[in-house]
Amino acid sequence: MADIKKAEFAIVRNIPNSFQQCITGFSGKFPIDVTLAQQQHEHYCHTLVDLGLKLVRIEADDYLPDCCFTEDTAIVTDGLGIISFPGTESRHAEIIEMEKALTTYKKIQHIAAPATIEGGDVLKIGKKLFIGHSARTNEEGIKQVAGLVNELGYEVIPVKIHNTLHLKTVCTYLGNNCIIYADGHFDENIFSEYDKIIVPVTESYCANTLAVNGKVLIPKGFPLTRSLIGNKGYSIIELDMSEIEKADGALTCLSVIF
Ligand code: CIR
Repeated sequence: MADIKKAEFAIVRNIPNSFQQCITGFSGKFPIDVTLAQQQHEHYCHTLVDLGLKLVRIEADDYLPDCCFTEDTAIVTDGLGIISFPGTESRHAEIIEMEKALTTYKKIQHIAAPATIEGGDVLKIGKKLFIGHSARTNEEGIKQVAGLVNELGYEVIPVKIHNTLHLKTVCTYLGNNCIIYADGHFDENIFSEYDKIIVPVTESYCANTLAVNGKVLIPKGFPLTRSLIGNKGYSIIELDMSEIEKADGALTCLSVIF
């Protein structure tokens, strides 16, 4: 696939032993098997390595049950590493280690209160940043990011979302001008210029895919969506995400890729 993301690094953070205390609200699936979650995370990391990525690994912190969801703590564009300001207090301290990890590679900028923003709301497609206006990301957060990236030639498009955690929980980019999404969470006219795959209602978790270095990673167990993606010519890798899903997390949430 021509424009599928070519990336060199992935910042990941191990799953803490306190993972059962993570924030949940959407999945409705319990309890989490922490050992299995850690195995699934390891498999995810190995898959990224197999795809040619160098892992930047941050150790888990048991005081931060959601710390494995590194995506939420930074937004990376070109040479810039924007340290986010999570919309929930229990996740604020996660940004400390992310800044330490990212500072080797990027010029660091910060988002400041009263802004809140989580990377899971930021969908980058070429020079556009679609940013979910969600329970975690407020208007001020979107404005501050726009202030930092506009001068790099990026256009920021706010997307009001509902009944979901983040924009990318329900919408991701596959490459080749094609997005995949679950219906009913935002005004889809915003994405009128793209080809679309709409995931079947029973498989909405599979709207979160990770397209990187020639492959599309999808969660295991969503055969209808797998066919829809495969029929468009994408090369797919399935990963078991059962325990990550219980924590309202998905494939993109587990890394910051650049
Ligand atoms: C949370 O509610 O913050 C975590 N349990 C899940 C975060 C998932 N992150 C993401 O979608 N980018």
